[in-house]
Amino acid sequence: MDPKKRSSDKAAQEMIQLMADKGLENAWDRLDAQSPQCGFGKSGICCRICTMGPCRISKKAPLGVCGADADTIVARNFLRAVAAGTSAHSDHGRTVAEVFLATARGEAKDYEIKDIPKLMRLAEEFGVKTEGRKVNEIAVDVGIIAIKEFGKYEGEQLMTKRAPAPRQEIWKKQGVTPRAIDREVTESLHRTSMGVDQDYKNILKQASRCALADGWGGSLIATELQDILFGVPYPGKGEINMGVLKEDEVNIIVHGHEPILSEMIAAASQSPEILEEAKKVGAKGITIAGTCCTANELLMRHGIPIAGNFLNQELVVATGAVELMAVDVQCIMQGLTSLVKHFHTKLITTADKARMPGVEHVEMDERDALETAKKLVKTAIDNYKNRGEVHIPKEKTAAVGGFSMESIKYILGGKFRASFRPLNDNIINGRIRGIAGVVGCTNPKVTQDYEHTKLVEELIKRDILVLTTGCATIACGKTGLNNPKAALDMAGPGLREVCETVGIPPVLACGSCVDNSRLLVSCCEIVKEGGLGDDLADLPVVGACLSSVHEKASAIGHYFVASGTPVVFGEGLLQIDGSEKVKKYLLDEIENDLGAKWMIESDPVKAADLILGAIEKKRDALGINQDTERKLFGMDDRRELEF
Ligand code: NFS
Ligand code: SF4
Repeated sequence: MDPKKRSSDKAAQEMIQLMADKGLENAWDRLDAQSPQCGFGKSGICCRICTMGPCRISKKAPLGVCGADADTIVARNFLRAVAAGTSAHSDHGRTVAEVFLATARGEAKDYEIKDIPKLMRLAEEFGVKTEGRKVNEIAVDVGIIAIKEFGKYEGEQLMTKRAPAPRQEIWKKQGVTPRAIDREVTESLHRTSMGVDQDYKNILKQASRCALADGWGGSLIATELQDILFGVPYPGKGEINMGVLKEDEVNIIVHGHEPILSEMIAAASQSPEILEEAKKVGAKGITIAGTCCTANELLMRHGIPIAGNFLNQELVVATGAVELMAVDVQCIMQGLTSLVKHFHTKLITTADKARMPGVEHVEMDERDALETAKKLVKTAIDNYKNRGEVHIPKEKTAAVGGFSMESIKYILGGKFRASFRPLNDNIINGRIRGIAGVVGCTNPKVTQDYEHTKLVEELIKRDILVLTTGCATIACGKTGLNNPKAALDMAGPGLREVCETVGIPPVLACGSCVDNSRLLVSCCEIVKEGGLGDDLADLPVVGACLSSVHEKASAIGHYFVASGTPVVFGEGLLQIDGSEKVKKYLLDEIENDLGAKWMIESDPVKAADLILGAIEKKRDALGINQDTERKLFGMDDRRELEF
């Protein structure tokens, strides 16, 4: 066991060693116990969809009992992953929409409609009348339309209309414009059940439609309505890593995804009566820190510190300094249930969708949210006295978060002329070569954080502006990449000049995984601004995810590809190696249909070169790579023209 191989984060290394010394188990140990992992599963050629199976494809047995071949099985597994990822983001979006509607109706008294200008923009987009109407009336209509997007019986996803017209045309021609979100997920499950869709290309086409229902539907609804409820994020400072926990304060970790819970816990912890109670038990105050995407949501809007990403969730508990870990949904390791038994940490589930055996459950009810949150915080305070030995690593790094499409536009253009123009201009003049969206999780199979941070360093060195989300954001934050001062020294000269002029870091923290939708809408704005083509596929923009764990990553990657943005993933993450045909389609032929394709590369330096190559190809096609030196238009030139 070498902690340095497990993580590149010093705080994590320290805790990994400490856990090993104490004989405590974490995800890395369980991965060791699981190794070697099944080769059939890894390459996507095992099927247990029906009870004639399970079937595994090999030379000796090239067909499942039903006759399904490797292509069908690999494609089905891929579609199932995309559908599961879509369902996760979208169900999150639905919860937000329900709380939004309850708020508008006055049934969720602790929440409020915070961002009225954004509400008005969305109302207009949804065709809701705004003139002479009360904010809440408008919000009710918007909320109902948003909820209908999940299950409407006819029509297509409304926000696909945000995409440039040529993109919408491509979707229409390919038959992949997404309908109701639930319908795409349901149909994906139906098609992949035994004996239904057996044409791998047709299955992959449904993967595109389903993924688009995520990016332009479920995820985008989550982001838009969260912004209206909790405020559009604007840049602010925060701190990242386990050093944000405090020895003399009550520490609460909020873990999971939906800000519905964490926003209230943050609010509750600031109430004077609660702080008073904390003082009574001898604590100096209350520290709230996030892990995983909830952490991103809180950093984006409030500058609340982040204790770490996915692989940090067990390590923070091992500090012995966490009084309460409140979890909602997604990316919550079941390993926590046994780990907390060694500490005083109280683990509490808050969403009925995500219960854990033997773990206390406090249902988060939007009608009484602040009270529920206060109850949770009080539980933490009461638990402070039970603390045993505490070991908090010192590491924490200053980071700037809060880059939404709106805030980027504002920073670039100013309050009165918020605009992407300066960005487009600097891409056209070549100071910035292009943009990369770096996303994804931390997987114990590779050194924690290393892939993400190394890739990002290599990209900014190559004058590529980087936008990050999810656990990749947290990885970058830990190493100072979101810190304007530290990161600018690593950036190439062109990118550095632009960032210094505008006053942004070369790596922009854009939020959680559902906030990848922010990258889609930012790309739409860039196209609209002009000079960089007519379609998303024309833009010198690439997505990258060298390390992922969740099915959500497959959905995200595929909605980028289906939206015209090429995407690089690390090896083995898609689990498609078992079918040459599926590989050929996703890594090549899909470009003919949708204007972008998947690429596979695990090495961060090579991936950076691959991304730069793809960006330069787009630049060439746009004609912005020619020598743009200005010269006077002389008589000779004119003659040449006439000829
Ligand atoms: Ni994204 Fe967030 Fe992290 Fe991966 Fe999980 S927290 S939604 S899935 S592990 S980035
Ligand atoms: Fe086997 Fe076909 Fe059933 Fe899959 S669907 S388990 S390949 S028989």
